[in-house]
Amino acid sequence: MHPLNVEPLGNELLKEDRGLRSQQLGRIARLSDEIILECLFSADAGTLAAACCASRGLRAFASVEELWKAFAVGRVRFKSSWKTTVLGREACRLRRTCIYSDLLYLPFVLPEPASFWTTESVARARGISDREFWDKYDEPGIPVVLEGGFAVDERWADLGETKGTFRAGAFEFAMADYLEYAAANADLQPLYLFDDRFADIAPHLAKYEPPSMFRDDLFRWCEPRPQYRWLAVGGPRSGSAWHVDPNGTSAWNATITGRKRWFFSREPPPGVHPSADGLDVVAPPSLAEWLVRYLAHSKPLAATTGPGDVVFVPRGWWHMVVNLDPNLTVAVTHNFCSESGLPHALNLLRTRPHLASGLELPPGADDGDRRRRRGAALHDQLVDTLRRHRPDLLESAEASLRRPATLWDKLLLLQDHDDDDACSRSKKNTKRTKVAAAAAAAAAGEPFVFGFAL
Ligand SMILES: O=C(O)CCC(=O)C(=O)O
Repeated sequence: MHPLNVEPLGNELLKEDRGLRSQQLGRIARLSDEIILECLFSADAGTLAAACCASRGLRAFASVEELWKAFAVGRVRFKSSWKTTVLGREACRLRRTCIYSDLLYLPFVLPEPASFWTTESVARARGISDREFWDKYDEPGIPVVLEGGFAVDERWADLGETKGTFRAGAFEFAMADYLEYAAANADLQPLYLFDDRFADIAPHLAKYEPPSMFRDDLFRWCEPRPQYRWLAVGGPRSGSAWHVDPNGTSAWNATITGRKRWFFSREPPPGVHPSADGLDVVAPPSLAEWLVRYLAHSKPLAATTGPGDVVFVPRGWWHMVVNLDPNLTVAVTHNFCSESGLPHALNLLRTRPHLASGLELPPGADDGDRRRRRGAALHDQLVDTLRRHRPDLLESAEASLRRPATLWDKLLLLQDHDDDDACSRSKKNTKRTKVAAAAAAAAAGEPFVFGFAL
């Protein structure tokens, strides 16, 4: 049962009393649920608290957790809900009544992501040599789960005792407070503790050896080096929305405790719309909503990982990750540029420098210009440092960027997803357009980079 006794709109048809909505909401009953909620998003906390006490109907709207979360931004100690965190107590006590609203009810009934699609379609490998990994997965850019690839030791069992504060969205949490929040919240999209500063805050957590096949990061000589490692701690339903990793890098991600559900796609999946400049992505506001609405219309590769498993996320692949464990999922992840990934990273920084990230922006008034200068500076640093440390790799990456497209590259683009719906037809058309562009580029002797969204 919904905590505020909200029921789906259709249930109202079964009731005798059809005047309930105007009894509960008075004159605003004629506004749509969306408009009422939108208006409440511009209210301050005092007005919201008053709205909670104005009527039983309005209380259901004014209690939406997202409204209150916005007032708690900063350093917090979460108390059972965002509303009580902000107010410190219940706004007031009103008798419970039934209210009919799909808008308020839907988030409550979204299934747990764990119930989605148990297919395992990502390759898995155990105990493979570094050479085999590079040849089979890194070089062609194919995702893989390396089972037992990360040594998990006892230090992770005492995570709650870790000192210092960590970033989760727009919030700073003490680790113990975050763990309390992760276990107690009812957020549709829970905050995810995802912090690149963890090695400074809690150096003992950074005392691990990256799996040997990932030790070569060609960005490591850059000064400053772009952000490259993160601690990821999340309760159920938290996770990472669809994205492509920054600066043309690949990533490895080790699950330490709990379980993660991974989805991979070469193209932006349905329901995920990157802007033309690649800086923004429009997508459903929660991972659960994407799963409910779009999973059935797409065929991402998928995998579930548990303690000790390491996922390889190849450069350019879209991916989304949902933490499944009912208690807590903990992971560390590093982004890196390997020898095979170097042409991709160089090409991205040359052709779309505004997409570079993980470094402070240089000063200036025009944000677009600041982003471009940051990308160009990172590109120049990468080239300079490679010239000094690995001129051989720089030369072969440049040669590969000069080579025209091969027939194999074109065939990869035409790879049929064996799907007949309109969405996939339009994808095939996009692919055909790309192939035509590739053919034209090859004929003109120009380089053309294939298959990657960014
Ligand atoms: O562990 C996760 O949530 C995935 C992180 C991720 O996809 C990334 O860092 O790019």
